[in-house]
Amino acid sequence: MVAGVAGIAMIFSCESKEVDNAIIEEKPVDATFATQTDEMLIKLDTLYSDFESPWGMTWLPDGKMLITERKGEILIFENDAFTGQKIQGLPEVHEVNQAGLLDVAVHPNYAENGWIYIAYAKPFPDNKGALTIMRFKLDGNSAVQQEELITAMPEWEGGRHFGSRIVFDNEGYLYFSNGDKGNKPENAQDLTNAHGKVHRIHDDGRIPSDNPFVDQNGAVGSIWTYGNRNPQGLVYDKANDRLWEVEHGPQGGDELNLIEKGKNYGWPVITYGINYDGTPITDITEKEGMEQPVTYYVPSIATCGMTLVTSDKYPAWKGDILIGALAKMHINRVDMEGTEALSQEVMFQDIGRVRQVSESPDGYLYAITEGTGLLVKLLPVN
Ligand SMILES: [Ca+2]
Repeated sequence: MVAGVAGIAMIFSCESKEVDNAIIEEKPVDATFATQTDEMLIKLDTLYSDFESPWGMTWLPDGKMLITERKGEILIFENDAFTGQKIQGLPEVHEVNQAGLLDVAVHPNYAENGWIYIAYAKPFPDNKGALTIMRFKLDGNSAVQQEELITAMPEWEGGRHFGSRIVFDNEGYLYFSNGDKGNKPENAQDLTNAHGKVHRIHDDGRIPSDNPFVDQNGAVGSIWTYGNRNPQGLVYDKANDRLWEVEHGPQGGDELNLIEKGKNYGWPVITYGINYDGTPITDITEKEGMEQPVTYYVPSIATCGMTLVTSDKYPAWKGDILIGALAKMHINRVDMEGTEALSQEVMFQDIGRVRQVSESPDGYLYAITEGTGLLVKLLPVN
């Protein structure tokens, strides 16, 4: 259930820190940052500082950590340190603007099958690219048995609004997000293309027979939801079987959405944002048959990646959603009560353009940033 009216009433001002659990102190500590909330003191441990455009991160069962660089590399970390090793033999990527090598994820049964998944912009002629989901296995550090599972068509010129994140649910379905491609927002309302959508496939790329539009003439069968502008964040809540998404809005109107089968999230028919030149995109913010965001940001913080805090290591944050802010350069904590967003907190201001926040299998939170090029670990001090 989407928290409709309650969500609408909450226009978060990202300028304000006057929210509950307010930050009491926020200052650099030993060239890093710390945040003090009512209940917790968190110190940022900088593990690496030489990234250009990191995008996604995940962990293997042996404790190794993989982090993507948008230019087409995956760096291998172990024991919170860069090993100096990168995965070899990855596909060529269409690296333009926001496109390139994006997310990385491991199969829920990785220990048995060894599949690693990536989302990347596959090059096409004439400076075009198309978001593609590939899986491969590791032989040493080499990516072998590469299988292209699905390509989000049609291919598109340039590199705007490619999403993308990959998550798996409890039943092993793979969801991935794809943006509207920027210069044609109407894509998001058109079920005959793959853009401006969240998609659902089997782990081997097949289209599930119970997807919402498989029987609709001309519709792309992998579509799970539509009307999504540029979803750069997805996270799956295993305990409650919920899929959450954040999408980067225009000027104002970044959204946190609860993603449910077959629903229309409204872009570009309804939005709380305006065009970057100040002109209105649409007169309406709501419409019958279109979902309201659980919350939204005016002005935009430029939402990117996200995670859900399930770990006991951060008791004050358990159940909350953390969102990386690019333009506003912080980690945004949304205090959640079930599916309702109660408030937000700006944390680690000026840490950099935060591309992704993730929770490791052993329950620690990590973030990667652009500009400052960091990998940081959030360490509870007490
Ligand atoms: Ca929307």
